[in-house]
Amino acid sequence: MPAVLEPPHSDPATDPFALIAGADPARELDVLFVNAPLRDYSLRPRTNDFTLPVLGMGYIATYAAHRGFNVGVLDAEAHGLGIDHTARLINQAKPRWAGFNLLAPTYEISACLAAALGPAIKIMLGGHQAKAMPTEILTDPRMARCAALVIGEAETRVAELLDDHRNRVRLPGVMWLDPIMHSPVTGGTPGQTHHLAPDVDALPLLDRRFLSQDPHTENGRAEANMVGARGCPYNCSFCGAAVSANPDITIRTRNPQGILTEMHALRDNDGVTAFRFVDDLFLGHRRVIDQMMTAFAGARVGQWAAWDATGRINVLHRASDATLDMLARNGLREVALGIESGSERMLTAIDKRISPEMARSVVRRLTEHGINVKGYFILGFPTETREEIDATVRLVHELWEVTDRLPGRFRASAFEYRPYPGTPDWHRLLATGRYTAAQLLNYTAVDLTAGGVDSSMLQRDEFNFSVNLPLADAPIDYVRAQLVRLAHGQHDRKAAA
Ligand code: B12
Ligand code: SF4
Repeated sequence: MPAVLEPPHSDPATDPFALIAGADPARELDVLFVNAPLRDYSLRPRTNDFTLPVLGMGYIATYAAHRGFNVGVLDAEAHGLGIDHTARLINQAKPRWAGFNLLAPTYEISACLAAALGPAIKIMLGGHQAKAMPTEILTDPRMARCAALVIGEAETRVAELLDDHRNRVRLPGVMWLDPIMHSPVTGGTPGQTHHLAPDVDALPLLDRRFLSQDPHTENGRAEANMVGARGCPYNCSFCGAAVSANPDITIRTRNPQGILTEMHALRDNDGVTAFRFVDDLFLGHRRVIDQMMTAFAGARVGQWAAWDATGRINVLHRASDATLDMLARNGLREVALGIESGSERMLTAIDKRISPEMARSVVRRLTEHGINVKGYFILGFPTETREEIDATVRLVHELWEVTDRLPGRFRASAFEYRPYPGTPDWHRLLATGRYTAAQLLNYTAVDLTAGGVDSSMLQRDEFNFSVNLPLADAPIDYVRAQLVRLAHGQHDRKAAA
């Protein structure tokens, strides 16, 4: 069972700092980073009790705290807060700045929060949606008090802004609305480009006091989430991390010794023995796998730790049995793979650079080596037919059955397709002339829990949202019926295990 959030040290009804992680309530708060909830939980409570931590905000907070600023993080998603409650907490905490991590589906809620803040609070914005639609955001009247919109990785630029917001003039990739012309302006003077790609080995180790649920306990074991690399070289058409949507990013992998230092510190200070690398491609590059595994073997990680990571099917397809043995020996517990579809046509259309056959082979070989696999699937891609969705459902069943007899387990996690600004799909969908940006951004929560009754859908309820457009050829009800079928199948298998 996932851990329930730690009980707050003081009463959340009277003390805004009870739910704010990492801040010193005795000092003026320089910045409060706010992760907006995915929906207004005062209307329908959150049913999941665990969410992955906001590592990006944690990194910025850690860096700013090292520079002497008083920083807090309010993870309204993890705490399942409503919009009014979140706004009240921010106003009560009276930070100099409030910082929002804008993701496309949480933009509307972040904008409502920004509009509800007291006039003395300056607003800074970052995250994928800020990068994809900066002009629209800066001209949104609810964001009128935004003093800085930061494109990309923000550790060093946020600290400069906290020092003095006028520093924005010399910082690259920082935007604001010119008060006279009412048009967006971008800062940046020569010699400042280092801010765009901070040296990931020089950053201070992530300070987990800024994360409300990390480390957390799962099945009696302390676990922590980590970032091993930044950036992704692939261009999957649906993905916000796709290379074409992130021209500012330089792909960087952390030095294995730095990763080991962080793992050892978490073990020694918090008793952590399980790790999850959330970054796009920890096992996505042959050279990175070799370097990491040589370092892990030298530090005998396999003897005390288990770890999960994301991987890429085309890369693991080329990995030898010796490499898979080495990964298993070094403690690899589960690989998360974007399999996405069982249809060749869809895989080509989304530029996934894999085939169903490669997915079958990689899942079989990993599970033969005792490594579990979590497969991510998407149903309802633009133009996807019923038959293509059926091929995905069949592939999931096949993988369940094939791996039943093998030492590793396979589990499937399926989502309804939704478009994200900046991605290759976004541009294609707009180019059809059939949809407006406003329609493609109209994410609405979809209750697939049958009014809270269906326990197999409760754990991922917050991820069920849709733009409710007929993007696929298959009807949307068919897409959702298959999603529920797969979730039930996975839930029943877990219950039977
Ligand atoms: C781990 C992860 C999660 C975790 C943690 C989310 C979180 N809020 O951090 C979980 C599982 C909870 C999650 C949930 C969701 N995620 Co998610 N997630 C990721 C993933 C795989 C890695 C993010 C990460 O930790 N990166 C490492 C850190 C170091 O980078 P970072 O987070 O980008 O942070 C840096 C900058 O963005 C910036 N920054 C971040 N916050 C702020 C705030 C301010 C004020 C400033 C100035 C700068 C700034 O500085 C940071 C440090 O350099 C990314 C893929 C990706 N590569 O980004 C998707 C991704 C960000 N997620 C995405 C989405 C859509 C979501 C969801 C809305 C649901 C979904 N999956 O469809 C929910 C949102 C819930 C919520 N409000 O938290 C999309 C965003 C697309 C878009 N255009 O909006 C991505 C790109 C994946 C995708 N589906 O395409 N996610
Ligand atoms: S789905 Fe994975 S491999 Fe594809 S672009 Fe996104 S992060 Fe990269």
